[in-house]
Amino acid sequence: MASRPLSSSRMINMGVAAALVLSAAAMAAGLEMDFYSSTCPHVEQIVKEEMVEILKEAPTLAGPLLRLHFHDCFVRGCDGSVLLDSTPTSTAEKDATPNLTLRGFGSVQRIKDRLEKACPGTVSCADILALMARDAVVLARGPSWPVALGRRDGRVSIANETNQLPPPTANFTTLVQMFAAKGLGVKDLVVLSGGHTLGTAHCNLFSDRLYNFTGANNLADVDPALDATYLTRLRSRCRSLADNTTLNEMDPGSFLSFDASYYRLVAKRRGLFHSDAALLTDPATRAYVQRQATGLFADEFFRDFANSMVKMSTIDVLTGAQGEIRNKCYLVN
Ligand code: HEM
Ligand SMILES: *[C@@H]1O[C@H](CO)[C@@H](O)[C@H](O)[C@H]1NC(C)=O
Ligand SMILES: *[C@@H]1O[C@H](CO)[C@@H](O)[C@H](O)[C@H]1NC(C)=O
Ligand SMILES: *[C@@H]1O[C@H](CO)[C@@H](O)[C@H](O)[C@H]1NC(C)=O
Ligand SMILES: *[C@@H]1O[C@H](CO)[C@@H](O)[C@H](O)[C@H]1NC(C)=O
Ligand SMILES: CC(=O)N[C@H]1CO[C@H](CO)[C@@H](O)[C@@H]1O
Repeated sequence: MASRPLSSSRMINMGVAAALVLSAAAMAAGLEMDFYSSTCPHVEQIVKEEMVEILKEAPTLAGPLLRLHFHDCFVRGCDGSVLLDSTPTSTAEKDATPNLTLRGFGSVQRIKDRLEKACPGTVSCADILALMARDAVVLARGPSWPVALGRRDGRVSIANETNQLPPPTANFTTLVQMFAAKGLGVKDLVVLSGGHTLGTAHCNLFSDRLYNFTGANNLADVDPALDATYLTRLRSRCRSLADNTTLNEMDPGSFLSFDASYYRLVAKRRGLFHSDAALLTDPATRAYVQRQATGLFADEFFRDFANSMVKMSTIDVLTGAQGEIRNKCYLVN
């Protein structure tokens, strides 16, 4: 892994060439911009309208809906497997540890129901998730990107395959390996981590940094990579290691809006997870964090995020005659 700064002019030029690269990636994956143009011409508009309503009713769902797409794509590709319920013979991804904190399933089905009325048996749940994630970011005042369509829904969801999702305790090496396993690079890692500008996290997913970090079991036993003032604040919210109910804004004060302030936090050693802090341990990702922390290059972050989301949205997609178009997103046909 080169330690060349990721924000070099070469990367910026790549941003300019993005539209071409994007359509190439989508086409290589077998997806098309106008996939439903004759079978469900208003699909994007319908999803958008419903998303406006959903976020009006529950603004905090923007983060969870973005995260659902990430969890879908990292396990068996973007095939809607994260949406399936467990069956008597198989425990689904949904019921595995990393997914216990997922939200937004009802909203996905709400949009699916509306699309089933407009164009029965046509639009996959995997495509719906990809569109919802994009619209969630746009409605949170973040960037937009083209979502090529034609994903098919998988018929399989296996709980233990969620071990392909990076845990919040992951160090830089592990993060890079887990992203590489999905065809994503170091730049995608530092850029997509910026998704943590939205949403909340449960205390127990980071409280190991606040208490008993090395097992010494005293109040001074904390993660040295965490800013001391921030640590005190987090401790007053998360009272114990066992607290798995209290929620904490990941980007305090602006957790409903998509912006580059995540990087300002990380640069100040106020990233919430070990995985966020780990971006400071590598020269290339640290340079990106510090550049974005200046607040002067948000447009660049927006372009980068759009590019990386297009890549993530095409991981191992099912197309053509593969998989199926589910009738209900939580059940195989
Ligand atoms: C780099 C590795 C990553 C790790 C280790 C990680 C880990 C986590 C964890 C532990 C949570 C807290 C869940 C909770 O307590 O409810 C979370 C939340 C979240 N993650 Fe990540 N994540 C990663 C990458 C991503 C990516 C690539 C995206 C999307 C582009 C993303 C978007 C989100 C969002 C939006 C939330 C907030 C969800 C909510 O409000 O309920 N994360 N992440
Ligand atoms: C995951 O679960 C499947 C079936 O549910 C099982 O066959 C497989 O051995 C498990 N793998 C691991 C690593 O636990
Ligand atoms: C990163 O974490 C992995 C898995 O926990 C561990 O094996 C490895 O030694 C760690 N690497 C560094 C550099 O700390
Ligand atoms: C702190 O960690 C040590 C070593 O892992 C463990 O024995 C002890 O029970 C922990 N204390 C608390 C309060 O969890
Ligand atoms: C939270 O912790 C309690 C008590 O330790 C446990 O019973 C419960 O299952 C946990 N909930 C989740 C969502 O992990
Ligand atoms: C959101 C969701 O479906 N959560 C489920 C996760 O798994 C537990 C059981 O392990 C279910 O009770 C939750 O409903």
